[in-house]
Amino acid sequence: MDVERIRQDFPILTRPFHGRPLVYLDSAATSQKPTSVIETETRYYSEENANVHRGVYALSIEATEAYEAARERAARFLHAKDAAEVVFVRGTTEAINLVATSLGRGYLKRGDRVVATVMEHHSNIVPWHFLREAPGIDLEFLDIDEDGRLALDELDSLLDRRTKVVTLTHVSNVLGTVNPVREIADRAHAVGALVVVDAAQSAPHLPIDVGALGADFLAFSGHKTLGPMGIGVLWGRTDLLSLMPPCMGGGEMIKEVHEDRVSYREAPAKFEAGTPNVAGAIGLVAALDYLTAIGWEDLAAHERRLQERMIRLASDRLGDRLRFFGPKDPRDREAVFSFALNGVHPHDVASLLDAEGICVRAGHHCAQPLMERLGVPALTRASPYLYNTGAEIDGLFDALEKVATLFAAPV
Ligand code: 7TS
Repeated sequence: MDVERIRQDFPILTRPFHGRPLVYLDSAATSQKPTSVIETETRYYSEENANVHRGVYALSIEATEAYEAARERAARFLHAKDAAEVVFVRGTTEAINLVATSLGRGYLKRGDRVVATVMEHHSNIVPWHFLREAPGIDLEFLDIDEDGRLALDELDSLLDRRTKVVTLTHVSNVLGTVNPVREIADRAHAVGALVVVDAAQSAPHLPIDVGALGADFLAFSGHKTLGPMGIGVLWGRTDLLSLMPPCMGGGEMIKEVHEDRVSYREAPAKFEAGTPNVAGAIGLVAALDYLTAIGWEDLAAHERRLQERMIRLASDRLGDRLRFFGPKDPRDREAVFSFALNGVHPHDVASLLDAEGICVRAGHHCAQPLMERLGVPALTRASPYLYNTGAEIDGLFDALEKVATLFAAPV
């Protein structure tokens, strides 16, 4: 993998910040976009823009065909059997809200159990909290061990006939842990529970095969996988999608509307009310093409080198002044490096790094239950991706050493 050549595809990386080249280490929040994605969206608006599924004129038919081709591309990316299993949404948040809301309209009843994990992003917690409030499901959480892995030995105590849904992230946005989705899915299915997989942090880094994972639903966001903002995918099993009621009503999703009754189209149309993000879907195709052309193995090898460098430099340069969270073995994690620097608030770390042109994120990372479990108010997180270099990681640790020294100085 030629990182210098890849960097040339990302125009934002040439923009200086505070007089230095941008060092972007916040790809878990959103990835940067290659020129092909930017140009695809621009070309759509300059040459192909029309509303879909409505017009009989050539331009609208072209836009509709491109939108439906994007659905097929997304299905192929997920190794799904059928494009009809792909619902376009704004992102992972909307996808999980759609599943929870729809299951909450009849399928899930008071006293049913939904099991999440303590490492979930809020977007895979809050929609289930809504169902805890009404109709009154029990929301329970699988714990983690001291290494930031799911406590699988505690799973059985949460699985019985009452358990209707097990929902979990494939990769943690804080710990980087890669969860054994297949094993958990098999155990959940054995008690008849549905399995929802949040692939927001795995789709950018790992090949996804919904069948092999044993998922019943899976969600990811385009903007973290080199694509545009405002487009994402909910994949669902056809038999489930066809039984589930829609959550949003409007144009495009109906078969017939009368004053006294309404009927809906088949999935995925019934879940896509209103004008969809056609440009986003087409931009997503360019992103998935770019990402898969890199090659998953080369990408993984590159990211592993960056991770090993972070882990080694953390220990060599900062020793016990820095504590990082999640599995210590880089083979068990993705390139998400969350840490605490002794005596320095994560927001101060991020601000001081910003002054050096380095973008990292500080805060609770939309994972407050996890922060509580780890006993920290917040963490700083560096999340590199395909366009980051070893030299940038060195620069990060030069800057972190400066920050640590600055705060250690007597006042
Ligand atoms: N699930 C996980 C695991 C995530 O990391 C995120 C976003 C989401 C869901 C929500 O995705 P969205 O595209 O719908 O917003 N994670 C982060 C993050 O870690 N920092 O900023 C956003």
